[in-house]
Amino acid sequence: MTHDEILKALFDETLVGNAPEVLRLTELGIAEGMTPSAILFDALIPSLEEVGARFERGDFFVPEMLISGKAMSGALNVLRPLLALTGAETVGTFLMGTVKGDVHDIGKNLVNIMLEGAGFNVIDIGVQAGPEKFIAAINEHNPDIVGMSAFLTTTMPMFKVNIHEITKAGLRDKVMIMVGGAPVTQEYADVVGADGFASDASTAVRIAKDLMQKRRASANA
Ligand code: B1M
Repeated sequence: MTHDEILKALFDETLVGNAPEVLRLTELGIAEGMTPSAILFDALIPSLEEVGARFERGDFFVPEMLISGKAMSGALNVLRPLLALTGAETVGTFLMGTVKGDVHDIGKNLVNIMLEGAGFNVIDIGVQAGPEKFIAAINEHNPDIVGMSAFLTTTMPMFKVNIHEITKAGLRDKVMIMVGGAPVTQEYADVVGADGFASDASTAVRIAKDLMQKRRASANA
């Protein structure tokens, strides 16, 4: 198969949620010398975008979204070590979770992989993370940055709740807070009082590094 044929097949098989085939094609692509980024950005992510578009049109339902998501997650397991293979020294500790009420985790996991690749020590507290979970994890791991993902317009308000509770617990000055997820915007991040926002995984890494620089600068001031 040519690289283009592999990408096309990966797109199609992710769309129909054929996890074993997506896994096989991902491994084949890597063996054939394709980059993990090409597999991710030219096939897997566009396919999930198409899943979302079909869901919006009423052509796909939750089970279809679920199996496509599972197929993508299987491929991410193969890509994870390759994307994280930089050997960079630890840049800082990043605590990450999807907010309460929200079970989407593929985007969060992808951001985590890219952060690990950039040298961050990532602590993932999973999905459905409420304020208590964030606060307990901040106390336990003493992170530099706390990242929150929300993928539904209905769960985005949890950013504000979490930040409020983190502030009440006396921890707001100890951490930088970053938010993201498909419906989130810079304006929304500003409104909830986050220090940073990114719309995708690569930008998330850049913003996280910027926040670390600001943190170091204010510690030295
Ligand atoms: Co859901 N879902 N889903 N879903 N789902 C969306 C998000 C939706 C946009 C589909 C649509 O209508 N087009 C829609 C949300 C609409 C809205 O509120 N605006 C939606 C809906 C409505 C729902 C349910 C309510 C459906 C229902 O039950 N009726 C339900 C909610 C469940 C819940 O959470 N309580 C639901 C359920 C599910 C599944 C469980 C079936 C499954 C999730 C599987 C999983 O994650 N393990 C699922 C899926 C797969 C999707 C779509 C199709 C794909 C999501 C995805 O993984 N995208 C999605 C449609 C879409 O996104 N086009 C959809 C790929 C991923 C790489 O991108 O998630 O955007 P993304 O992550 C990006 C950025 O957002 C950013 O970087 C990531 C990588 O580039 N980013 C950050 C993420 N976190 C960040 C944090 C940062 C910075 C950047 O800093 C801290």
